[in-house]
Amino acid sequence: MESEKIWFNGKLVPWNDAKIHVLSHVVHYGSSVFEGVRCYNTRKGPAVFRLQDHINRLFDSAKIYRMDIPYTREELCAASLETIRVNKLKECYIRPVVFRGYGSRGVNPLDCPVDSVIAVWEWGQYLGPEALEKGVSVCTASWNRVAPNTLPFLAKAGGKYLNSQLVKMEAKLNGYDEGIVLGTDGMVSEGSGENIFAIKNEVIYTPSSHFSILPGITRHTVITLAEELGMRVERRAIPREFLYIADEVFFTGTAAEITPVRAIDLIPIGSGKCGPVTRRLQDAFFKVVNAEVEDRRGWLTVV
Ligand code: PPE
Repeated sequence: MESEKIWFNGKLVPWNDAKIHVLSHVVHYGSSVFEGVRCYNTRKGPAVFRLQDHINRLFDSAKIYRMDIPYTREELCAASLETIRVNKLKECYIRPVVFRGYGSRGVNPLDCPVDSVIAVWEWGQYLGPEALEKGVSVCTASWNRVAPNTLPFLAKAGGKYLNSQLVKMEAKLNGYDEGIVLGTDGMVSEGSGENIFAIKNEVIYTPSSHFSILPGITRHTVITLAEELGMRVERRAIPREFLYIADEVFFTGTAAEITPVRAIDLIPIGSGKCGPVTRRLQDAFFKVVNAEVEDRRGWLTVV
């Protein structure tokens, strides 16, 4: 999982030398914003999926936290590609992270430098080796997502993942692969690191963007592909029990891709296997990311 070099403030440094001071602001206060992007070994060579969209979201996250990234979007896109190239990777996960570094002490971040890093590594199936094929068993977390106007949910920020960590630990320690989080209103929000979809009577449902979700780029991709296949997609409030009686449920995310959910709180979903609509969407998704169909939307950047 380690690669050779990490891009650190404009320089490529050996993996083990990409270090920061223990009194960096981010260590104490979670002040980072980050992205997760995937590069696929396509028929046209290694290509990054929706790189510009991810870098745009990184800048949005930084803006919310008043962080000035000292690079342009184009520079960070180019740096991502360069980091893949120097590490000679064909298929990998890309992790750009921007954080408040070593400067002053105390909560006030404004006097700390803003550091930028891009790391890449090979990363297989996020929720286990057979997750995409067989699906995962998940629980509803006892923790809720953060309430509106507490921690911004539109920012993909490090500190927000303390909430995700509570959800993930609870799930894993109880023998589940992942946890589903409800918002403080009791409605379904998302997984600890994935968006969620449910299918009932051929209609696809997903929580709309005001249910404390990160508006995922994979979520957007899946909605686009589903509509293109003539399926109806509804973004709305989803009560927890709707998932139990759905025909199919799946997660989406850069890391998780399209992962079927086979059981929730030990209740089998549909047939308890990957359902036909999920399989169809997986097929459409992997054709797009692997450049097996024409890239009409310019979603792939060849490395
Ligand atoms: N919700 C959350 C909370 C989330 O972390 C992710 C991505 C998504 C939704 C889906 O977003 P998108 O990747 O744009 O489709 N989670 C990233 C981090 C995973 C990790 O363990 O770190 C990811 O999938 O890269």
